[in-house]
Amino acid sequence: MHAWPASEVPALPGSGRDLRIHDTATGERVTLAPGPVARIYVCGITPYDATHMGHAATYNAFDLVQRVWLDTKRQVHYVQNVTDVDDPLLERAVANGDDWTELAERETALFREDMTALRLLPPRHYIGAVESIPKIVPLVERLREAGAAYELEGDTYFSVESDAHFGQVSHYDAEVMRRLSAERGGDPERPGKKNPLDPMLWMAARPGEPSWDGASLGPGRPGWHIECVAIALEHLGMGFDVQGGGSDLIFPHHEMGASHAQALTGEHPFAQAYVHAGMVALHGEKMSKSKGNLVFVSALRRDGVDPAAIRLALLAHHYRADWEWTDAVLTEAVERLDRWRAAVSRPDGPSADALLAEIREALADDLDAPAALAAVDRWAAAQAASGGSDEGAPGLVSRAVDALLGVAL
Ligand code: 5CA
Ligand code: ZN
Repeated sequence: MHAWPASEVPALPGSGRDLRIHDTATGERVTLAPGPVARIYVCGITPYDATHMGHAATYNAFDLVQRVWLDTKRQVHYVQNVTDVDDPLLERAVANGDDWTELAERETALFREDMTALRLLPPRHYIGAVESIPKIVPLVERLREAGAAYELEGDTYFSVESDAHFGQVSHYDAEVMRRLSAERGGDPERPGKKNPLDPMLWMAARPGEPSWDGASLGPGRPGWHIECVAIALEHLGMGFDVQGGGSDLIFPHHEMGASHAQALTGEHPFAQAYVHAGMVALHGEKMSKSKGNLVFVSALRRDGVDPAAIRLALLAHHYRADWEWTDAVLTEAVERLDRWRAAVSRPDGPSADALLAEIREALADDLDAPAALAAVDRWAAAQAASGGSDEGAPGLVSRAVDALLGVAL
């Protein structure tokens, strides 16, 4: 499917630093060493209740990864999926008396609009689960041939024991894995499975639900994890640089995805680093579709909130932190945007060379956007207090804030 238009990334003098980022699998901050083409896969939305502030915060984090890489003069191959068929989407469509394909198309269109407004760079490949089915089926067949998958009453399951590295993304213990599996789309209680954690690769057709030709697997639809694996392997290949998503994807989604890919290829790792954003809450609880405690990007835009202010509100929080959306968060961002815009509207100002270096260093240091904002705040305060005679400075600040933070002043 098509993605959304890219906002321009202004050129900056010099070059940025290599990204050091927290990797969930090693539990350490690693220095990424992509080649001239950096490869990133970020899990996309399941298209209903899009785009809430939690989604926006997570995609903002991975937009920063790309901006740091672009600033090191690398190209970026960015792939994102759309889970346009899955249990929760079908359940929502039934609950609303909606056609599931129309619900998915409508919400994906809204997501594209929100991403464009927020100046989040588009993926090079934006791929739906449904259009990936012809790629998924042969992978599941291969897993079966390799003894890494088995049939249970017509459904096909992945055997977690087939991957020697299973568990090395999340490092969660068996009890936590079992609980999270039950909460997040798995079926650990189903009798007959080899291991309660085994996830479904291919679900045999159910009455009243959509299904597709699964060749030797029979008619059905794909499991969730194999969807992202098929798309990532097709467009990025094994060993790509970053697998990204919110921290609620650590287990089972990214753990299972890594195991599927490792069992398929015999290679390790699936991704060089597994990077996870914290959860955004509202009224003390994680913003989630199931609880319905959501603040939508599109609703704020309709209320006349500048998307640049929404973006600044996201950037004011470290991507790994869990944080709470409040009116005060937005008010502060609106005020900051006003201060910054006033500061760059003058023809000259204090030199911005040190500021550019500070923003670069902050972002290269595990995407420390709050530190980058603080540096711009200091420059804007100096501009307001005493100004300066550097004629290029306001323009350089505007370009740096746009190129590195995605905020148009
Ligand atoms: N389609 C799958 C991924 S393949 C999925 O998880 N879709 S989603 O619509 O539920 O979430 C999309 C992304 O937003 C995921 O990376 C998820 O971790 C992230 N996300 C969801 N809720 C929040 C939240 N409250 N705070 C931060 N990120 C969130
Ligand atoms: Zn995914």
